[in-house]
Amino acid sequence: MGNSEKFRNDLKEALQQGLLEESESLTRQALAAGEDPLDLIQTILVPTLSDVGCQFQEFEIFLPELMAAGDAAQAATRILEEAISASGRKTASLGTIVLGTVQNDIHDIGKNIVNTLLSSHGFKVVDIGRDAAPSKFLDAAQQENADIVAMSALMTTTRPATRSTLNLFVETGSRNHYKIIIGGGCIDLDWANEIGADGYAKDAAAAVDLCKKLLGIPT
Ligand code: B12
Repeated sequence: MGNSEKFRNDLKEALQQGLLEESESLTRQALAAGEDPLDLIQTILVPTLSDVGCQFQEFEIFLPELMAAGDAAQAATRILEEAISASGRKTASLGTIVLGTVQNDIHDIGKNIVNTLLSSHGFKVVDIGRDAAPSKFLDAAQQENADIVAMSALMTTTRPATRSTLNLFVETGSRNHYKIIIGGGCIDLDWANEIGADGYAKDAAAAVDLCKKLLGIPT
């Protein structure tokens, strides 16, 4: 087994077990061995967290283990985000995006990855955090004169908040001033179409392409 392959397997294992310091150290070692940060996110971090989520759902692990895996993943993500930002292009802003996780939802690992990738591709991202009320999205969009409003939702219980947030834009006559996009584990294209969003993307790389497409920027 090559060094790189070993780091990948060990990192998967460390994340799964929620070993924070080991996850950080293995992430650094994998980067030093030449691994691509985005590839590590897509091929190690996301699938490992999906496995952890399934185990949680099946009662094979419980909340403390879920939290430990979440913390380890967040720590690894921070290092990977730094690596992505360091290699990012610094150009004039392609447009302003207000990004947040919807009300009552505190999952933000995916949102933060989306932020990093959009920022490193030249967008100005205004991150309003997690558990963001509909009015917070609207206020930020108006204040920042945003081009795009992007919502993340991870749970079936918080998915309806994408609709109520979008509806607030409709009710206040602001809907047509912004492109509104959604994403996150519990979102799919059907839901995006149902609520009348302008787009959906399945991961952070696809989110960059989507935002460029919506603003007429060549990809
Ligand atoms: C880590 C985790 C946690 C951590 C979160 C830490 C953090 N800071 O985010 C902690 C431990 C805190 C947590 C808490 C809870 N969790 Co949780 N959690 C997860 C887990 C395992 C991984 C989520 C994750 O980070 N994935 C990795 C990231 C990279 O993927 P992602 O978020 O999907 O993002 C990618 C794409 O979706 C996309 N994307 C994301 N956002 C956006 C936005 C836009 C605009 C676009 C275009 C794209 C896009 O790009 C990202 C990068 O590629 C999931 C399992 C799963 N399958 O999702 C459960 C899961 C989401 N959690 C779940 C539950 C139930 C909970 C709790 C209610 C548990 C409890 N009993 O307390 C609480 C919720 C508290 C709350 N009010 O929000 C359930 C939800 C079930 C449901 N109803 O749908 C899941 C699905 C687990 C399960 N199978 O049961 N959780």
